Amino acid sequence: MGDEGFRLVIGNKHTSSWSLRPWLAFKQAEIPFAEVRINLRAPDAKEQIRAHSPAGKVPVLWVGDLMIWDSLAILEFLAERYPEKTLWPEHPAARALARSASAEMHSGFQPLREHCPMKFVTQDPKSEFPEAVEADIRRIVDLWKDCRSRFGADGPFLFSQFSVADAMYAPVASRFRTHVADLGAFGDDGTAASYIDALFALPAMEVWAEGARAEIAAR
Ligand SMILES: N[C@@H](CCC(=O)N[C@@H](CS)C(=O)NCC(=O)O)C(=O)O
Repeated sequence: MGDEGFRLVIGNKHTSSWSLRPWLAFKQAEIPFAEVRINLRAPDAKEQIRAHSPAGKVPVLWVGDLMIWDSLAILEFLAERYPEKTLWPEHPAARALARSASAEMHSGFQPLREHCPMKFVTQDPKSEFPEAVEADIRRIVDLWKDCRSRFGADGPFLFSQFSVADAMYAPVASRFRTHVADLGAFGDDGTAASYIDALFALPAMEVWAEGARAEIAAR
């Protein structure tokens, strides 16, 4: 399929964790799209976002006059529109697990999200975490280990090949890289650390990082 005129509205690359998810999936699936970036630090950011979506949040995907205004909904749309890209794992059990993991991320881990904001190109290791954040970190480490041990033998990602689940957890990998110096303290046997390395080795992640650095330089 060629250029379908997709317009993906995103926030700041340094901090907008939800924006990274569909952006990374577009890049990994090599689907052409135009990027519309809104500086969420601008005083009129809210009005700018509302000009694209009454929900007042990014990311938003425009496909002609169709608006899709939520990161997971955009990922689902791409998976459905491009079945040949296998953005969900093909094996039904793997797909069910990938969907569960993605939904858990989408609706959960509030303590981690509040305490460890995404700062894509900054190091800010914390010496201690509130109990609820520790529980989130442990849960995610266990979840990643489970996905990798059951379905990750044929590649470096949660379900071997890059999937929606990796797009959903890429911002978490960034939060861990910024804030958590030693994942071993949270039960990691090296699986989570290697998984984070694999995500950050993607050329698209470096493109996102360059954008984040440019934003910081422009402040
Ligand atoms: N459920 C939405 C949440 C998106 C969201 O919270 N986006 C943040 C940026 S990361 C936002 O738009 N913040 C701007 C605001 O609330 O004014 C999704 O997953 O797309």
